[in-house]
Amino acid sequence: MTAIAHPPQLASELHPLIERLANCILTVWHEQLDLSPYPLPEDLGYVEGKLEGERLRIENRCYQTPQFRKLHLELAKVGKNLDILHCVMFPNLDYALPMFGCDLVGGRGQISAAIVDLSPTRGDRQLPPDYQTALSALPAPQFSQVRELPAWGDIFSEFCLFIRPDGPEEETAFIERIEQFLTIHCQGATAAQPLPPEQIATNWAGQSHYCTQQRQNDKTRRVLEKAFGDDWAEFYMNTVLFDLPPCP
Ligand code: BLA
Repeated sequence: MTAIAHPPQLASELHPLIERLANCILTVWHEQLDLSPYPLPEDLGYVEGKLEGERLRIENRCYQTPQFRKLHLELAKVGKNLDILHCVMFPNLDYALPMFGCDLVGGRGQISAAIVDLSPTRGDRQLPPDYQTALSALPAPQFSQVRELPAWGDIFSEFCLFIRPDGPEEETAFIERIEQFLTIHCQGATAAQPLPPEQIATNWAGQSHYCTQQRQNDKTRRVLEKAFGDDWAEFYMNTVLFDLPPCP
């Protein structure tokens, strides 16, 4: 795997699996997509907050491509003990592509939550046929500690993987699976044709439902509220983590 020219600054201070995954995501993006810069609202590239005790530092990396409105990689460090990687690839509204999302949460040497999915946005809740074929052909995942999804997680596909990785082999297997998902997604996106205008509103509705469900993640919200306050947390979840332009 090639080295990233400008690795995120925070990466080296985070759990090694987060640093590895950040490099993996950026490498696949650089190798397989035609990236341009994506300006974040109010220059939120780096944010620091401290309300109740612990310092929260956030570093954002964003791009856009012909098929993706926003590729978002976020690294965060809360005090000494909580490290987070968050990544979402938002397709342009005129491409009926699924949502790639992943979240890695850990600290004190242990990742507690590792989740990755390619989530459908179609009305019938199905992934596009080429994605179904490619994902079904991957080796079946083998992880010892599979975690249960929260109620808002009904947006995720049958291929969603939500685990607590147990040991270095499972950590590596998780990264490999993400790399496979990303490769399938970049190939699917490159091959995709834009939607006819009359289907864009339905596609918007699918992405809107995804964002609405994700905004209900109280664990994410609480971390942001404690460092930045309720209003800022609401603003950040709606305009940076899970934003969506109005229906065209
Ligand atoms: C869980 N997310 C969590 C947890 C924390 C955060 C602290 C609990 C960890 C645990 O249960 O072990 C915090 N995640 C954050 C913060 C950010 C973040 C602060 O991304 C950003 C600043 N979350 C996502 C995406 C997915 C996702 C894209 O952002 C999936 C594609 C999933 N995170 C997700 C899920 C849980 C989680 C499903 C478990 C929630 C639960 O068990 O209730």
